[in-house]
Parts: sequence; structure tokens; C-alpha cells
Amino acid sequence: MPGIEDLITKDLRPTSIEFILSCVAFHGAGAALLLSLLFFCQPLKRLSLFTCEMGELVTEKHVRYILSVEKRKDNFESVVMEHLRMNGAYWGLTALDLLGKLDTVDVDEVVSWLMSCHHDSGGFGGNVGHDPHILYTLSAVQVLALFDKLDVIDVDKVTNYIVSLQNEDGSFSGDMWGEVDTRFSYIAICCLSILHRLDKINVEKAVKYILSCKNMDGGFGCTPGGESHAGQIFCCVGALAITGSLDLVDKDLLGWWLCERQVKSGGLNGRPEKLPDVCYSWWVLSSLTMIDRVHWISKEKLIKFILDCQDTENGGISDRPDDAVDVFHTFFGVAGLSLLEYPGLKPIDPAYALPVDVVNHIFFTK
Ligand code: GRG
Repeated sequence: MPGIEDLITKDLRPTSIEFILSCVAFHGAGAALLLSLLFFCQPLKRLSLFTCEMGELVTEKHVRYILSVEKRKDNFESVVMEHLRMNGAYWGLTALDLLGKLDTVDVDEVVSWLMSCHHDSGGFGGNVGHDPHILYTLSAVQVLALFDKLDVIDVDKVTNYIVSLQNEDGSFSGDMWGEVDTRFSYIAICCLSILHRLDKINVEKAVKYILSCKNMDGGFGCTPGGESHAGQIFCCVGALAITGSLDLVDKDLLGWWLCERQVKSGGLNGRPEKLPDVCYSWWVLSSLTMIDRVHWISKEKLIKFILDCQDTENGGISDRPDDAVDVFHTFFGVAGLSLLEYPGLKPIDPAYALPVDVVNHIFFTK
């Protein structure tokens, strides 16, 4: 039975009627009256979530920051991102779309650069002249989906590349060199689902392998026996969600581990005893969303933490307050706020990590 304080500080959902009834039994009619008042005042609480005692999202500045990262070629961020520019394109462009500003981008220029990273094998590299890898192949497919340009690729060729990376035990390698990781299982499943080709892999074996990476604490690691980590949990839960296998997850056990990631500042860490980081606002929150346990953390505190990580002068979001901003944390901060239903942002799909309207277009209009 939760204490009164829990019920006041956490978001109340429709099922809270059951709580109110059980409170009559446990705490008496007075407590139940208080809870009823709180429950029916939820719309007011939701409104105040975004207005009281916290800064605002500096949308225009973030848009300008993201567009400027693309233009600069000689600063530190551009140099360290050289090898993963395809991921950078996905982070920046998806953030722009969530902020409602994708139309500021020259689509033909992006698509032409993206296709110059495409290989005969069917995979994509992280930049022009770089080797293909499943990591960059998903980003390329996601960017094409954002622009509704999936018709520029030979879908069978990209599919064959991904199918060739499935191993006998159902796991996936990242490229021809063979590293295995549950990140690659998610990527293969997400990518093939977007391309409507999930039937080309052995889904049953893929799911079995992911489940073999599940730990006693309810989390998932990168390989069997690997430590539970929020990033890998997103991958495993996302893959299970896309394949319709979420019933195989112990949602209460996993939800408990995930909600324990919220620290005093309101931010989330990726595993016990680690520092909070804005990117876990995505990895943890999307997982909690998929297993329907978001109400187990304080949304208000997390929103404040993300907003505190903004550079309110020059735009961009960093890992923690007062650190240097980058496009990775800017995307995951905006994506986290989108999951938290921050006003003015497009909603994002927690499994596909793409705006909901893009996902709906892929599955409901073709
Ligand atoms: C489409 C969103 C999307 C993802 C594609 C690549 C991928 C699939 C998922 C990556 C999942 C992952 C492992 C995320 C974690 C990234 C991260 C910040 C790792 C840092 O790990 P440590 O050990 O940091 O350096 P901690 O926070 O544990 O100290």
C-alpha cells in the first residue's frame, strides 16, 4: 500500500480510483477525500507542470544550434562526429522535426549526401568513404522515413544486408567483423519493420536471444550475463515491443529497476551509482513508457532537470547542467520532453524513436 506522500507526489492515473477506494479501507474517509480532490484536480496539476518554477524550452535557439552544427566543419564537435555523421544527421533532423522545424532543411541535399554513404552490400557507412555498419544503416533508413523518401533505396538490397548479419543463435552482428550486441538486435528489427520486411529474419530466434540477455534484476545487458544498462534495456524492450512480445517482460520488476534510476536532481542515470545524464531521459523513459510505468517517476523533476541542461544563450542541451552542449544530448533531451508531453513538441514513438506521425505514415498509409 503506497503512503499518502507517494500518491501526492506521483502522477495519478485513472486506475487511481482503486487507490482511493483502498484508502477508505486503510486510511479512513478523510484521507480518501483528500485523494479524491487531488485526483479530480489532475488537469490543473498537468498545466502547472510546465509553468511553475522552471525555465522554458528555448526552441528557436535549439533550432539555430542544430542547423549551425551541420554548417560548421572545423570545430571540435564536427571533428569528433566525423565518423558517425549519419547518426548525427538522425539526431539533429529528428530533433528539428519534434520542434516543428524540419522544413528549414534542404531535403535533396541531405538525401544526396546520405546516398553517397550507401554501399553495394546494401549497408550504409557513417560518412562518405566509411565502411558500412548496421548502426548507420538504421539512421539512414530513419532519416529517409522522416522525409518520406524510402523509395530512393533498393529495399531488398538493404534487407539482404541486415538479414546477412543474423547469427545461428538469433543474435545480430554489427558488421562483417562480427561484434554481437543487443543494440544490433534492436536495430535489425526496427529497420526491417520500417521497411516492412520483418518476415525475412528468424524473429522467434531473435526474441529468444534477447530474452537470454535478461537479468535477475529485470533489466537486460548487451550479451547473456552482461550488466543491466538502461541503453540496452531500451534496445531489448523496443525490439520486444516491435515484435509484439512485451508480454515476456516482467513489467513490475523492470519498472522498479528503471524508476530507481531517478536521482535527487530529478535526472536519470543509466545504472546504479552512476551520474545522471540527459540521454537517459530517453533510454529510461521510453522503456518505462513501453511497459506503462512512467507514473513511477516524477515527471516534473525530470522536466526541470532537462530544462536546466539547456544553453539558454546559444541553444543546445548538455548531459548535465553547465556542461558543453552537443547534438546527441540535444536530441535525447528534446525526445525525453516529447515523451513527457511538453507543450509545443510533436509526440515521439517510444519504440521506433521517430515522430508518431512518421510512424503512422509508414504503417497506416501504404
Ligand atoms: C534509434 C534511439 C535509437 C537508437 C539505436 C545504438 C542504439 C540503437 C542504442 C544505444 C543504446 C545505448 C547502449 C545507450 C547508452 C549510451 C551511453 C550514454 C553509454 C554510456 O555508458 P557509460 O558506461 O556511462 O560510459 P554510464 O552512464 O553508465 O556511466
